[in-house]
Amino acid sequence: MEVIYTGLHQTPEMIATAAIQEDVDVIGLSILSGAHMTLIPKIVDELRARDLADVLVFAGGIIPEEDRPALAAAGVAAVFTPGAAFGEIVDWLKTTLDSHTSLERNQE
Ligand code: B12
Repeated sequence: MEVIYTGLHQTPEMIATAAIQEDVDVIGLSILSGAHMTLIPKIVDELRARDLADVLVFAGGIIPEEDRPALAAAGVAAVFTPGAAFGEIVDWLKTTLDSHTSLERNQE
């Protein structure tokens, strides 16, 4: 896999634009600031607006358990919080990429 790190302080628009330019299969969002309920749905909206609903979106960071259902409903395929083992994350990604859960399918 090729991994492109976009750096800190990206806006939802910048992330969606980078996803188009780099023709990505997956977007991994790391968010520790507590703004996940505001920013992640905006990122998903920006992807849909650019016809990128088939891109797999997953996230990690300081994300409370009670926020997960809303993120799942928004189209986030998985959330990994502190303590998640890197092997667990990699295994999930490989398995999921094989069956490819898209934003569109999550909405059905
Ligand atoms: C280091 C640190 C910082 C550094 C960050 C340096 C850097 N560039 O990364 C600095 C000093 C910049 C910082 C700033 C701030 N911080 Co700070 N910080 C931390 C600290 C001590 C460690 C975070 C860390 O790196 N952990 C190590 C990594 C490996 O763990 P992790 O990030 O949790 O990642 C794991 C999972 O979450 C998951 N994961 C994470 N991202 C992703 C992404 C994907 C795609 C996947 C699959 C998985 C995944 O996998 C990892 C392995 O298990 C935490 C406390 C803590 N113990 O977590 C506070 C903490 C995150 N910070 C906090 C706060 C409040 C802030 C500030 C808002 C402070 C301020 N008022 O300015 C700012 C926000 C900056 C911002 N815009 O996000 C709070 C957040 C509280 C909340 N969200 O409810 C915390 C929890 C401290 C606390 N208990 O209050 N912080």
